[in-house]
Amino acid sequence: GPVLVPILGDQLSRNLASLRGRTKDDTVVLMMEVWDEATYVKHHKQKIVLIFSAMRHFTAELRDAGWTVDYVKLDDEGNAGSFTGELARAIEEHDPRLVSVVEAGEWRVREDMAQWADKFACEVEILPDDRFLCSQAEFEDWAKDRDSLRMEFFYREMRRKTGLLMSEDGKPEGGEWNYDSENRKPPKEGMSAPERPKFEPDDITSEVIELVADRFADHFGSLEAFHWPVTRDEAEEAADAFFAERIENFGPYQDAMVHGEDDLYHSMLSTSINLGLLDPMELCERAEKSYRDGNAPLNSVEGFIRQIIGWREYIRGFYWYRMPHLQKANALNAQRGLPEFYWTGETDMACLADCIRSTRDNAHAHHIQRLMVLGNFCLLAGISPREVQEWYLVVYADAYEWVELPNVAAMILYADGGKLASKPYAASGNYINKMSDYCGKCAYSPHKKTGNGACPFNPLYWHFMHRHRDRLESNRRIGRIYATWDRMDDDKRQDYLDSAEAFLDTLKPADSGWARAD
Ligand code: FAD
Ligand code: DLZ
Ligand code: SF4
Repeated sequence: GPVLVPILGDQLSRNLASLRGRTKDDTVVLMMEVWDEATYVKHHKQKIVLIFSAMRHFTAELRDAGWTVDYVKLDDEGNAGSFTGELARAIEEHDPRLVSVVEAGEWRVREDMAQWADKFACEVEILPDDRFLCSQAEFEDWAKDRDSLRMEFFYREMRRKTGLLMSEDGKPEGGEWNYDSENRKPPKEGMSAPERPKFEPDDITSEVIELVADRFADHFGSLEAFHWPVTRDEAEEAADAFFAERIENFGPYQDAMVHGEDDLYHSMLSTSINLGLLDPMELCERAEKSYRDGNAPLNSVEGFIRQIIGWREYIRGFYWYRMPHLQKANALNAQRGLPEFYWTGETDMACLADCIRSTRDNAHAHHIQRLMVLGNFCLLAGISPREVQEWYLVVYADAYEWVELPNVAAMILYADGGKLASKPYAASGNYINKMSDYCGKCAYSPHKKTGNGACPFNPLYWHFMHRHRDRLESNRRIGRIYATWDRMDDDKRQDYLDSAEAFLDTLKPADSGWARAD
């Protein structure tokens, strides 16, 4: 029989390890839309459309290029509903001599894959996913003798390894590894970025939109404005526009937030990178070229490259290094249910309302919105990691557990106890006020500290610091804040704690049916 090559929904790369070196007349590619994957959490409708449409387009491309593809649609008769069930059917049908597959991005699926060799009477090879720069073994080597892991040091290794932005003598371009001091600018009044290309649904996408509207009607999210790139060509066009129009301001305004501005100067490329439509190294090389050609400043280009060969690789390495424990980590013992407004958007806190609106409309929010608004709130309010994890996995079109979980558990919730981040990213309303125009549109005031009309982030901040004093006081990076707390008079401190308690009492927990079927 032939070689059977299953390709998962986030493996849509033409140079995938399992396709490389194969001959077309001796290979059957298998792609499967399966109920299990679409519902292990109740993904945002746009996320399912994106993945199914991209899978169908990828199949069309492969077939055009002469490959044989066995494509199973969600509604096809006999669809077994799971990867393992569909693989069994395909093995029955094609009688392959070998199943060759690239390892799954998620623990859950990799566990299933590990059973395949025993389950099926045919040889199964599981290949490393070499679309990542840093292998699991390499990350482990780097991490194993360190108490705490810091992205910055990992990143420097990746710079040396790739040679990106390095000068001849092995020094970082411009003399510094990191130019964030030139970034982190608050938004300018009325700031608005050039509009990114929007891709209107073609026939394939329209058909999938109908399917999803029909079969996943009770999933979170709007389908009205589906504009994600679903092919490599579209993704390239999106990248072209970023390098032509937005990278220049990417660095300075990376942390800026403007009400109703859902793209700003961000690349908006994470969905395409994670699906495999764009190669992360190629993007970094293009970024470097735009600096070398004088089209973009070093602080923007270095920032972009750091997000990809630094953060993205580090997060993925960390995931495999800490799984499966990371899923259950809850160092701060946070137990509160996720507030219902994370799903409905109904809150009078203007910052949260805008971030949730963008999340619902676009299946996207900027990094800083995910971190310092949505994430910061969950941290301060003590929301249970499991519920926060599920929410992030559901709502973002770029969300797969390998990237979502470390960002949520370790980066925003400090649930790993500080292995990944050197301190909790806790902030009061002051930070959001500085970096956005949200507060001017809000029912609350960031300048009011306690009581009626005070920004809830203010008392929540002190409530958080107070309740975790034992753990945080000795932290070099935030321990000093307790001197401020101790200098306040008793009444003031009590006001903070009472205001926070009163606010927390108003939170209505969400129904679990939003995240998963009962
Ligand atoms: P840009 O701002 O243009 O950044 C460029 C690229 O850098 C991104 O496309 C992405 O590939 C990479 N990148 C930047 N930051 C990170 C990071 N922290 N981790 C991994 N890659 C990064 N990103 C996901 O792809 N999937 C997720 O499920 C996801 N969940 C997140 C959850 C939380 C709580 C936080 C704080 C961040 C999360 N991120 C996630 C990272 C980041 O928010 C998104 O990658 C980014 O917003 C995507 O938009 P963009 O392509 O315009 O990014
Ligand atoms: C996220 C997702 C969804 C919603 N549906 C499918 C699907 O039907 N078929 C498929 O191959 N992949 C899907 N995916 C992406 C997978 O969940 C992803 O490839 C694995 O989780 C990675 O381990
Ligand atoms: Fe958000 Fe507070 Fe500003 Fe309102 S006042 S937008 S709740 S930070």
